[in-house]
Amino acid sequence: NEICIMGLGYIGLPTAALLANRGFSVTGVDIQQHVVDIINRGEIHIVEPELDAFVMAAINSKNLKATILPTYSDVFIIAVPTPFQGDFQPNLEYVFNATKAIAPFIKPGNLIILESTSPIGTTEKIADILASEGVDISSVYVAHCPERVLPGHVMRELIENDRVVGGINLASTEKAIAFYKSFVSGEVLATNARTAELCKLAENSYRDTNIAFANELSIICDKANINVWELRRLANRHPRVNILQPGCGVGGHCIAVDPWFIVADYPNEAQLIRKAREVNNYKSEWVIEKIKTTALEFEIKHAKKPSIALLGLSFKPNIDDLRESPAVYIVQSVIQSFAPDSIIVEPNIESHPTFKISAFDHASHDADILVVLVAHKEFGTINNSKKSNSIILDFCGVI
Ligand code: SAJ
Repeated sequence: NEICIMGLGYIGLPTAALLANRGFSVTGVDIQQHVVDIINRGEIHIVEPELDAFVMAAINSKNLKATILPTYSDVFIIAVPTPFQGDFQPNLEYVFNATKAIAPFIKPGNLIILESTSPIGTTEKIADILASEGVDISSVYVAHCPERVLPGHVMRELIENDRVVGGINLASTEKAIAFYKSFVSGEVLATNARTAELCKLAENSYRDTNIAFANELSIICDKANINVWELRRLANRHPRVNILQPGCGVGGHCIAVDPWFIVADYPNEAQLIRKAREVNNYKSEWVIEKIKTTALEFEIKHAKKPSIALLGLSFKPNIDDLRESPAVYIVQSVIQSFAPDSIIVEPNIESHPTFKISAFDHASHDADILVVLVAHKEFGTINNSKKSNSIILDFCGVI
């Protein structure tokens, strides 16, 4: 079987490498020449555990080849980004461009799969675009199978996760299910394209809404002088309660984005989903205010400005991915508005284009105020290494 994968990013490249290692002949297509060159050398341009070994093996086996242009294949997988732009509207330009790019290479019997997270109706639009590009839609299969892998565990979750597959018609669903069953060990569940689209958006909105609940609770607890972590531990002993972890906001390129795809199309109906996004964004502002107030109180009490250490930059614990990270936003804001000399620590990276990265030891010995923004495992020992009179602002429950 020949597979052509459009987009060699966080989903396309792991999928391409996995399928090539399973014996499929894979053409990976990316619009960026430097990405194509890196991959053809057997190297990777993104950070994901185990991916490097999979790509190296795929290239060495000659089952994977990266190029700028698509080619004839049995299966086409579209795995390009669907970012959102101003006005909270999803940008489907990459998906539609990829669709137009594969159109000339589609033959009867081919299967075209959209994996990119997309608003309701996008898979049907792809079929319309293919038809307008001259493809006989009645002779091909078109389906949506949203990716659901957790960054940091992609290689395992690509195989083990259950998958939801929705075609534009029954034959498309069945064809796509047979394809996924050939390499997925989880269950492959059938539905229609529109349900599969909303299913993915609902999954990430569900998580966002639950995190918003935890974040709102943490703000209430702070005002009521109650330890939110103790409260959460106790409430979660109820058999039907599972409160997620409050933090300094929600980051990454999925959970903070996908709910807007629902809100954009259903602005009057998606009240809670929108509010959850707002609560999670507000949490970062609240954290900044808290750091500012604590610094001011210190200054009044000691008649000198405190030394502040900001601990963590990544968008979640124990990874080096800084994309759409609330910690980065908070650090930027603190540095620009009131504490330019803050010590910045991120154990998972060596350097940063704008921030000077310091060692955790240095920060914990020297700072008057220690602000924990990300629950990295290294910060768990903070109580042992800090100065005796320093203040800890733990926004993610590392202590
Ligand atoms: N977070 C909290 N509290 C929590 C859990 C998470 O504040 O209790 C924060 C994290 O710190 C981070 C953000 O939420 O800033 C998102 O992290 P995450 O680990 O929840 O999710 P992602 O963005 O890494 O991956 C999600 C996953 N979706 C779900 O769990 C429903 C993944 O399965 C999806 O494939 C991925 O989005 C995607 O690509 O859509």
